[in-house]
Amino acid sequence: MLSTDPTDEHFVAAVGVLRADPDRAGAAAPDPDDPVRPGSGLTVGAAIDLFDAQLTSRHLDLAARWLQAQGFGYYTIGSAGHEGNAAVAAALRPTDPALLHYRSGGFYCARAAQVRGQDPIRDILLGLVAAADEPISGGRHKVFGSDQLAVIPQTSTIASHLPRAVGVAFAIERARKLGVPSRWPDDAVTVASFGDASANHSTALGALNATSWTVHHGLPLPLLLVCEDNGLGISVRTPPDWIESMFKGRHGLRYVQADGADLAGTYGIAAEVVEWIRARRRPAFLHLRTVRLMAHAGSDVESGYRTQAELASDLARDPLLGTARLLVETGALTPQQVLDRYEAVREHVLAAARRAAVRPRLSAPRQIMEPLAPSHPYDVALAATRQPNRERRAEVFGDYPPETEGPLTLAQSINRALLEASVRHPNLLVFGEDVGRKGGVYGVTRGLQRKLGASRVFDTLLDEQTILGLALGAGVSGLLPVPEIQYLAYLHNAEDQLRGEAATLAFFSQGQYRNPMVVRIAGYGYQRGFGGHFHNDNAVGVLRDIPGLVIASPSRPDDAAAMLRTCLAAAEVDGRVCVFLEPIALYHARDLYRSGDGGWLADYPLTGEHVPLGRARTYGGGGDLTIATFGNGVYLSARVCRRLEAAGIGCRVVDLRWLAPLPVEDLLREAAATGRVLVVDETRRSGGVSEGVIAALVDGGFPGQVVRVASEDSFIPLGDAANAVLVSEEAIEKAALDFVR
Ligand SMILES: Cc1ncc(C[n+]2csc(CCOP(=O)(O)OP(=O)(O)O)c2C)c(N)n1
Ligand SMILES: [Mg+2]
Repeated sequence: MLSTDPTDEHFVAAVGVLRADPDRAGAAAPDPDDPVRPGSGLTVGAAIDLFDAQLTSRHLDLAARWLQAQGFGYYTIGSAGHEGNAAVAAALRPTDPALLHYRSGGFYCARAAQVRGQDPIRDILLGLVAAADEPISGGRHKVFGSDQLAVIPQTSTIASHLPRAVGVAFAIERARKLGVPSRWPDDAVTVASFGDASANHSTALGALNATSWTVHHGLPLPLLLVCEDNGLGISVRTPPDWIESMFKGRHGLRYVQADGADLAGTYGIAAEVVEWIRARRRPAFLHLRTVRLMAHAGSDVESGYRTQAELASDLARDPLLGTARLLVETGALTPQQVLDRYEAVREHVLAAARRAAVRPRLSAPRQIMEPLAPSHPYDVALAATRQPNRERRAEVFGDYPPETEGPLTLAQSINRALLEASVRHPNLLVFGEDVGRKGGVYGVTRGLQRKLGASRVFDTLLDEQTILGLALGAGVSGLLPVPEIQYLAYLHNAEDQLRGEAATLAFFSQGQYRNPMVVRIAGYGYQRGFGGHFHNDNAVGVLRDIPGLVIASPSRPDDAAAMLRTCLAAAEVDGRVCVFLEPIALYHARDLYRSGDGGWLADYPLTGEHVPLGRARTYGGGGDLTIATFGNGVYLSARVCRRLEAAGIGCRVVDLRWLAPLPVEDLLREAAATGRVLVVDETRRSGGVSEGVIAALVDGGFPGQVVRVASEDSFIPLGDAANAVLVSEEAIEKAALDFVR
């Protein structure tokens, strides 16, 4: 049980030789309210409390190693050397939203001490052993997170939380401006910590750029970025002057630096900069110099890439030793009292670790997946069909409420639905590239900014990571974001913000934090006269395999409006993350069978209508063939169906409408009606939607026959060549005829 960690041994030995300031010989111990150092804002009492937080964090790191050695623990990345960050917590309020680096254990313990009834030792230990009763993730992830402490849990993907941090800071101010409720106090400051190597990540740099951009536009952004610089990213060195060279003097960002081994100094700098941010609502960058003790993780043999001299120099800069020295020098504690405290915390943490080790773990899939996709269809239906405020609706629509406009195109219908949603959801924000003044590349958001104002409908900078980060921060803060990704192809460079951040948050926090959003994405192929791959991207594989994600794929104008209502309601009620995939080629389509027939227009659905999640729509009732399709496939299949009918083949077209969750019940029913299913899939053969549809038929025990036509496993070329790789009407018709004859 006795630790042999060099960091542990060094601390004990070094404290043993500390001496009180000789000038203080015979003086009484200082008063707890005295400054810990002449002129310091930190009192002796507060310094001792922070020292306890630092000791607790250190012993949790030692306990993590012990738990792993005993076969109970699963995580050994610790905070040793970074415990100076406890002073940053002390400079903030426990209601200030925090997105923490995995080495911010000192911060976490110090914040927990600010709130009554917290037991950070138990909570962190339960995380280390992946116990099912760990309060934030329920054993799904080892992370610093807490509802009561306003600590939003993070993924392990370094820097991926920084776009969200910008979003949270933005949302505090935007909610206040709009007068809608937010999860945070009006004067809150957002804090986000991260490592020095992480500062190089494009995600971090994107967030920093968005920070400067926001300030440049005169917008408030109460954000404290804390770079915990230990000079290493696992084994790769960060030059000592790198962070300062890169971030000092950055446009719109105040830079301050502190020595993480000096608790009083760090507190003084942090307290001043936090008050500056709180008062001015402007961002700042705190460069906190730290050391890394106890290696990157338990498994990391750092002697392989660091010299003994370096390791010794880091040990000498142990922040615990720095605080011990401060307290001994002031006469607040004797060296023996420091050691007694250190050992008392060790005993306490180890006793708690023994208890945590035997707590039950997660086991059943159902239990594990419980927070993944919350679903309350009744409440969603109520929220989706809630009568919008009449006066406000009349205000935004003027003399022409959409139900009286006559048949609308898909683009018009989505436009009206967004306007209506702004009334139903006063916390709704619409943003993206070009959505504001221009009204979208395809005019879908035209007029919205004029009617709703630039606080609710606005252009962002050209960075999809930032767009999704804004949505993440807004959603978790209590707003209802509707970000737009201009083309499906451009989701991909920001996809982790959706996959790694948005979709996992409820899972890793058991729904205590959620980031409701409806991400509108213009996509799919078949654009005439415009295109190439990047404007006709038809690949949805990256979306389909994200657990819990809702994927709406409206094809018809009336469905689009009704489905948008459902998505927004599912976001509001269940915190769902929804992707709303809009087929560009159908935005302005009017006709179906022949020029002028208006067959692709539809009346706007009445306010009481919505489309339940995972429910399909069937056109026609022929008994020979069921075509299961979605998006442009509905349009193509409807046209083919008409020709088949003329040839005496009874046909029905099922518009799946939802790619996740798939409308399995409706699909099986319509499949059973004919015994033959032709899946028409405009996405790729591999990783495309038809794989899921066919699997659903097999899983559902469909006894009939199934064939499919899908687009080729190709990128989409420019010009008419696109049609050679996309599913065509001819291919659908041929497959249907071969199938039924
Ligand atoms: C995007 C991403 N790439 C790689 C990793 C693996 N990884 C985990 S920690 C780490 C080093 C991070 O160094 P730094 O940001 O300086 O933080 P430190 O551990 O030194 O505190 C790496 C490469 C990761 N978690 N995320
Ligand atoms: Mg580092």
